[in-house]
Amino acid sequence: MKEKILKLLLSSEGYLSGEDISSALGISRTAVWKHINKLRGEGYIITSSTNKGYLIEKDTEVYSAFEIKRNLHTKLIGREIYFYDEIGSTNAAAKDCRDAADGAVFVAVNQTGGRGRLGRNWFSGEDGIWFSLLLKPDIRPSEVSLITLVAGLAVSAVIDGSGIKWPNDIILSGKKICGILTEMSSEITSLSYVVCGIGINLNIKEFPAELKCKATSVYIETGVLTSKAQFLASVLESFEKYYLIFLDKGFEGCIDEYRKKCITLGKDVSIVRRDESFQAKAVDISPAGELIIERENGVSEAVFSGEVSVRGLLGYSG
Ligand code: BT5
Repeated sequence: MKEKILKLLLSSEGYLSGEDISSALGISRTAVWKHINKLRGEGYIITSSTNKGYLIEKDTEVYSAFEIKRNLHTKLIGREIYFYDEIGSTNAAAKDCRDAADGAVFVAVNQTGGRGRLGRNWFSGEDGIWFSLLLKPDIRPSEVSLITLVAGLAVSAVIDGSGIKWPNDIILSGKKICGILTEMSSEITSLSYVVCGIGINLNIKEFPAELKCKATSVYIETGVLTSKAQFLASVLESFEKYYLIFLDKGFEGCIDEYRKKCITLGKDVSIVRRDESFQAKAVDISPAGELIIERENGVSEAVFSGEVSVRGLLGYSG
């Protein structure tokens, strides 16, 4: 009901009377007034005038499922949006709701237990974009890691000047601005679902001391605060664009753009394995999403993400 009132207010050119709203929706004027107050509590600025009724300020910045949907033009991604003011981790929320629709999005204003890979912590205060996609693609479990690359490409496409540090970091000005954590549930050969969690440092003004040298945000780089709902909608649209190409043509459909965005290519990398460590040059990305490196003796091979650290290019290595 609250969203219906919001829609009416947003589509009205001028004031809308309480009476018009109550008769359009078949509720009492007191109920209208209660919902208006709830909307005010969410941050909408709604003026009321005894004779004329209610008038909403249309460009108020509110972060909610409704505002994300209002800005979203997708077919699959975001058909269902689950919005939390505070939650441990959106990846965990998506796994708990694995029966939700393919393409469902789980968004949190604040994560109290945001996670990176290998159980690392992910700093997720109020001013970032923290969300997870629940995906049910008809692909093999071995292809799931490609979704991380597709997501990286999609995010990088909406952050001007950013590049992808293979496989899952988006880098701006030598610092990490976004991280991606993809998890799945599968049998040996069949996949039941994928959760692709994406954290983007959008309006963060300051990082904790231990992250200052390696993390940045859109706000820190540009001095501009961005609407979270509009930004997330554009990330979801970008994700859908590349994801549909991936489902249709495989990663090969995205690989040229990925190569262009990948700042790891052409750089010296350190490979650290249990039995050896050596320097090599990152020369390509394979259609299977692997990083291809070339050793000093000219021999090339594919490496796994955990083995590689990029030196020189970034303000930090890792
Ligand atoms: C990642 O892990 O980069 C994956 C991060 C995924 C976060 C999203 S938010 C929505 C969803 N819900 C979750 O709980 N997670 C996902 P990794 O490559 O392991 O990088 C983690 C490392 O990045 C940490 O050890 C820190 O050094 C650094 N780090 C932590 N928070 C950061 C931040 N906000 N920005 C940049 N770097 C950060």
